[in-house]
Amino acid sequence: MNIHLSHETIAAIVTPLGEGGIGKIVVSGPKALNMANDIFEGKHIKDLCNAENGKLYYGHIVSGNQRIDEVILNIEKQGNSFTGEDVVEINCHGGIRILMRVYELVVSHGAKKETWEGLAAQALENNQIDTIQKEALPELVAARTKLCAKVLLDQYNGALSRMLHECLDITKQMECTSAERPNADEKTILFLKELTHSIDALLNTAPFGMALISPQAIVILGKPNVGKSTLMNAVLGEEQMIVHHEPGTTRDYASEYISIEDIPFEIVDTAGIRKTEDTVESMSIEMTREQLGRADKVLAIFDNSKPLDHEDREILDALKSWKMAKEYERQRACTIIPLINKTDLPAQLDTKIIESEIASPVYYISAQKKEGLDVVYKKLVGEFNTCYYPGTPVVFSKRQLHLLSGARRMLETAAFSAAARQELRNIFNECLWGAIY
Ligand SMILES: Nc1nc2c(ncn2[C@@H]2O[C@H](COP(=O)(O)OP(=O)(O)OP(=O)(O)O)[C@@H](O)[C@H]2O)c(=O)[nH]1
Ligand SMILES: [Mg+2]
Repeated sequence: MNIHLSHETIAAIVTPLGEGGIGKIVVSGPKALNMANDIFEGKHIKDLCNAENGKLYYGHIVSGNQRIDEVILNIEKQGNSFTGEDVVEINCHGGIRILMRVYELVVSHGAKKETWEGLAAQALENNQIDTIQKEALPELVAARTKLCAKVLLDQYNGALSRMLHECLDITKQMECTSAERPNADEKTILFLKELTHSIDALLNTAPFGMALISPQAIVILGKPNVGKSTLMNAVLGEEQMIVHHEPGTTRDYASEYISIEDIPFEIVDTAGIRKTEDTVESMSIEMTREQLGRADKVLAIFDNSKPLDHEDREILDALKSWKMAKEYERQRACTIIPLINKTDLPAQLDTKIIESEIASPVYYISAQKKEGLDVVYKKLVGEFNTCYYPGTPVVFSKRQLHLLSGARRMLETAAFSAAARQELRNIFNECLWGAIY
């Protein structure tokens, strides 16, 4: 790619707006140093164009004769900075009024207002980072667990990008060996194998990467009174949901974010499904069906202390339809985990029917006594390899997944002509640099 520096100077507040020790504004662009010169009175420096990279400069932000704040500036000149432009970081006192006053002053001197993501866009434009790194940055900031942060920091530091550069290198080497021959020779076959292996390895990481970014929804489903809310409370470790011996207690649904083995999930407690004349309960059941529609995993609960009845059968029917609809969508793996609750009470339930209807072994729990839950947690994270090695490339966006799936399909079908190799290179480049290729 050609380097083309933006001609705009932008300013972004990069710390949250609120009370704090420090509030930071970043000014980035060709006029950053001159703009800062106009509003900064340094104790030991007159002209910031003479500033040294990475050195801190103490002074005041001024508007005419008025001091606005006492600040410390950090200067990073073009080439050395995150954005690839001249950058002035203004470290003000934290606090909405002060920070906004300094920010408005910078803007009144000609800087364009931007968000912190705008700085990343400038860095991308100047080839300081690639599209994958730009995608990783906001996700790193929003990371819900330590593992998310670890994986995304690795991708921001280039783990996935390096792998794609290796794939690009392989296609270039294929160019040298296969030239224009329609029949691939032995070396080309080896390269193709290597490429297929690398892309398969990347695609296998996608469910894990995507689940870190957009947590899977676990919906707790069952007829009234089977212990859904009791299970929700046991998982959350607090008495958040009302639990009662009367069926039909939960009317609204409730959802919370949880972490199991450092994988984030959204867990949803729902109103029990049954036939009812009650209008409000009918509305609640409609909501339960909506939640089921967006579920990635379902914890289907049955009551150990009662024989299977027509209401349980309705649940089994709803699960069958859900599974069929999900298989049709084929977006993510969908799992039903049948739970037999209240195992502290004498068994009345024939679990064989449930096992054969859901085609899965059942799990025995007592939500009230918090027993049997560990096995359920293991099952929930079972599809992910939570044993993460530092620096592993991980696919974490739909865009990356879509492009790499396309590359994989090409490897299956294409006779390795020059055009096919070029098409593959385009896909890897697009993955790295966005749609401009
Ligand atoms: N013995 C025993 N009782 C349980 C267990 N889990 C739940 N219960 C009891 O079952 C009753 C219903 O529990 P809830 O958690 O409110 O059931 P629910 O499925 O949320 O019910 P709805 O909101 O009405 O659909 C309560 O009296 C709970 O104390 C369990 O593991 N063992
Ligand atoms: Mg409930």
